[in-house]
Amino acid sequence: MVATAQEQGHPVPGQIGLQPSVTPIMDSIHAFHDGPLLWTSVLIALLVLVLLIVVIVRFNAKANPKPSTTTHNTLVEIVWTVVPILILVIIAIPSFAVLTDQLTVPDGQRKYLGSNIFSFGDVEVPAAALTVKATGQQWYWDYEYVDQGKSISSSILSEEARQAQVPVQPRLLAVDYQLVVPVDTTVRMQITADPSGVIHAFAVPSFGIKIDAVPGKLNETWFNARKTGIYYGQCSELCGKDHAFMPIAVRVVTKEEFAAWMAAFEAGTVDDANATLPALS
Ligand SMILES: [Cu+2]
Repeated sequence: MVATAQEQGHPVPGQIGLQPSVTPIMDSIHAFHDGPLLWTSVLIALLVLVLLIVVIVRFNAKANPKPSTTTHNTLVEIVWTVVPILILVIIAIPSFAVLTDQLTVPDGQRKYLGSNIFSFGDVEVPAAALTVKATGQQWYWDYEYVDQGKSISSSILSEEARQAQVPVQPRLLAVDYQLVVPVDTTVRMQITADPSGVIHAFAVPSFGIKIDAVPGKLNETWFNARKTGIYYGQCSELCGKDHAFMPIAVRVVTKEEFAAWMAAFEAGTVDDANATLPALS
């Protein structure tokens, strides 16, 4: 049950750690977090703990009745300034590399980091084959398939509607119309917000993407999902009264299903298109 929920790309009760990855970018984030980042913070926490224990045991009033009057120690002060700087610089290198990956839409040539984060790139990603423009509205998302000239508005399902229509889909994340994309395909995401509106942010944890949706500005990121399913995210910029109620739901389907879906959409409506997909529940 829990495994199924996790595979569907949303948080589950009692979850520890990041959501499972289905893209090369999220692989990098997993590798970065579970590797250098987690171990660095665990070691620093342990070091501080040991130092505290030493101070408590050796320098309490009973064990050390006559305290030292030392006020400066040049060597120690240089070490405790330089070592944290070195640690931050070492952490910054893979961090900036992953950021660059997130913001560089594949051209079919460039290599990406993937889970082998210190390899300086060996993951091949095909050039973008689909462009979707997401526009943050107050308070829902509009998705436009730019090359096909087709648009969807995606709003949260009310709790009554969710229980009646798609009870297995998660509360506060289920939407009326999902963004439908093909599996194993690089999708260029263009992100903006209603010109007369506010700043939102488009984030889908399983894809490892999060980018601001700014009125009048077109931001760009990408994903290439390797597994079919429904992946949820939320607006991640405090945008106003319904900030918590404008979820993002991306349905990744097979390439054949997507072709049939898009053909039906181009010939008719999004309802016609969704009718070609297997039922959700
Ligand atoms: Cu928002």
